Amino acid sequence: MTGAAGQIGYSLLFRIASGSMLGPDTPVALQLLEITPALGALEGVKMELDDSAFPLLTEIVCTDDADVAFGDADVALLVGAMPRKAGMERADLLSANGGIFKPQGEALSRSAKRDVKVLVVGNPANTNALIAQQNAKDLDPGRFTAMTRLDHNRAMTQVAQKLGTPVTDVKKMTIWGNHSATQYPDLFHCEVGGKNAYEAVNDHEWVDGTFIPTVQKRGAAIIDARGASSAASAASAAVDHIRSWTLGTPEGDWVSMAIPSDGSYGVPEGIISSFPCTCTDGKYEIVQGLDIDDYSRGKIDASAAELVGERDAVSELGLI
Ligand code: NAX
Repeated sequence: MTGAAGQIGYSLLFRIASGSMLGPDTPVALQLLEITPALGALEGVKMELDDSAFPLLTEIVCTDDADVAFGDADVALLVGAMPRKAGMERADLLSANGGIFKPQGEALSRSAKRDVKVLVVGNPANTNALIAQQNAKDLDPGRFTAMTRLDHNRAMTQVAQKLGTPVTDVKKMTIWGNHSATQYPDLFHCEVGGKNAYEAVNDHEWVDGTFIPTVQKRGAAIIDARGASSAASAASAAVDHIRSWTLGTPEGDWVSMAIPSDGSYGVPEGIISSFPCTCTDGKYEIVQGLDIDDYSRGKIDASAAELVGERDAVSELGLI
């Protein structure tokens, strides 16, 4: 895990060590990467992990060397990133993150297991994943994914609360596109208690004017309320993403994962965009054959266009 001394790391590490991510029978060795000035804080986190005496936790390595952190890694959680600061232009943000994700992609390529599962959480997550992927010349590009599971989980709860049902009744939620304000949470293929969610809600104004913007802007709402960005819910979503990928999705349901597009649903090939996915035997697959109406088409295209713009910008910067 990168960014292991940060606030997401502080939640995520304890969930992983407890077995929530890989199951109760899988031992865990944690290899934690931080920038040199944060190694002291990271040591404190290690002390707390030690003090938890997790039965599954076999080893904790703290390092500022990416090749050590990614050495023989089965799972790589890329959480550390450069946040947008006041006055920063998009190109500055992409360039600063390129300085992190380019060398990390190269180190993954040199040091990780060939079938490593990479999840990029650090924002802009989809394009950071693309930068890492494009610089990992000896790894299968399909190993690189980005996180939209938090958006997926947010959308599930919004619709469950609207309909007054438990969140376990919500199946087949889909987030399309970028983990940004252009993402498209899609209720047209979602089911609640076995019924189509859009029809169960039966209120287009709510879907268009409340549901979609609430999910899109939830990150900002958390910052307003908490004075800090979402951390525990983001950690929980990262656990869910890797658990689904590793242990599979249940029959009759799917999850949202940002993965390299193969051109499905008209999303330009190569960008790392969120799709409905099922997972079996450690492999993900895009759910095919969903009908996309004009309303959804416009929203999927808008988010894909934003990702193409980000890809072109990092390409111009020589990062991919
Ligand atoms: P923090 O600032 O608390 O922690 C980030 C940590 O990364 C810091 O400890 C920092 O020292 C470390 N770091 C920076 N550069 C590094 C490098 N080159 N190698 C290793 N470590 C490095 O941020 P936190 O709240 O934990 O959020 C981490 C990232 O997740 C941010 O980019 C944030 O925007 C992103 N998020 C993504 C979400 C998603 O759904 N995809 C949701 C939550 C979150 O906003």
